[in-house]
Amino acid sequence: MICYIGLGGNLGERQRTLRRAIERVKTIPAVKLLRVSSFYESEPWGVVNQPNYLNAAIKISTELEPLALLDELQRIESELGRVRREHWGARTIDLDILLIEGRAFSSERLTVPHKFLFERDFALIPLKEIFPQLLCNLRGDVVNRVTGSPTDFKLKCVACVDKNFGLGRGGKLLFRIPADLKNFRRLTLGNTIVYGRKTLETFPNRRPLDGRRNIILSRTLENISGAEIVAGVEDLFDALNTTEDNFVIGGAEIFGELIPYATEIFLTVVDADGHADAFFPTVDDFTLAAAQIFDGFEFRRYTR
Ligand code: A4P
Ligand code: MG
Repeated sequence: MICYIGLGGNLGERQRTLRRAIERVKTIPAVKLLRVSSFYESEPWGVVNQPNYLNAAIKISTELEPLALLDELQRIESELGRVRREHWGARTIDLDILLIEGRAFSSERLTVPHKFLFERDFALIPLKEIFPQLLCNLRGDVVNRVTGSPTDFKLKCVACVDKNFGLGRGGKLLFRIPADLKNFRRLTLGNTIVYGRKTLETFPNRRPLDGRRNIILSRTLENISGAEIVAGVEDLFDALNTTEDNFVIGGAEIFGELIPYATEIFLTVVDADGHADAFFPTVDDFTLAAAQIFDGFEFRRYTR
């Protein structure tokens, strides 16, 4: 089941709270985060005399029943300090189910699509960013995209995979193709690369790569000269800047964490079966923008 969730808040550190809420949604069992919209600011709708809101939308796939999903979302709201006082009142975080693909129903606890979805530009504008096929009329409210939302960090995934999207086996890469290595160098040199501990192990002498800013996403590593270490996705966004290209280079776990935020994917697909035990995540939510075919492999570029 594909589902779109709207996020909003107007108290506390709004941007940080939205990012944290998105990361928490990722931890719900049987939920996969597919895509994240930019963050948008608007004046309060419905009730005046409260601070401006920050809103966003995310796309997930889930096996959960809608009510079970609502339970999980409400649990995250309370964990992030949501206190229910007045209807439409100020809040640190609100997580609403906006749409579920192919479903429409109304029960005591849950109405899908959300009752007011089509009356609220603050919900529709982020939703349309990640669901462009949605047909709707906007009312013309002022809803401004803010800077510093996750989509501003140009996160691009780069990988070399076999024909089954296999990445590696036994902690090692499957292929060493000179044209691919050259392409990797050309893309990443002078930019930032983001990777995990296991990928560091695959580098020559297990050292960070030169000529690039190295950021390692790891909860356990401490000091590595030539690299910065961040413990999680939220810290990563604090460390990145929006003026550079940031290449996510592996491994499977790190791709899984960051692909919902990625804007572009560069894949070298080798026409062979490497009997992999680690795989690149699904690219279903991207479109193939370009392909260059060579003898035995191809370069592909996917965009949103
Ligand atoms: N509920 C029914 N359908 C749904 C659904 N599709 N998704 C029930 C989520 N919940 C749904 O919501 C009350 C009850 O709605 C839930 O217990 C659930 O069973 P709530 O979050 O507890 O509190 P609420 O504030 O009374 O209502 P609601 O509808 O979440 O608030 P709204 O409508 O989201 O309004 N202005 C701007 N610019 N941006 C905003 O984000 N948000 C609000 C809050 C007001 N003005 C705003 C914004
Ligand atoms: Mg709500």
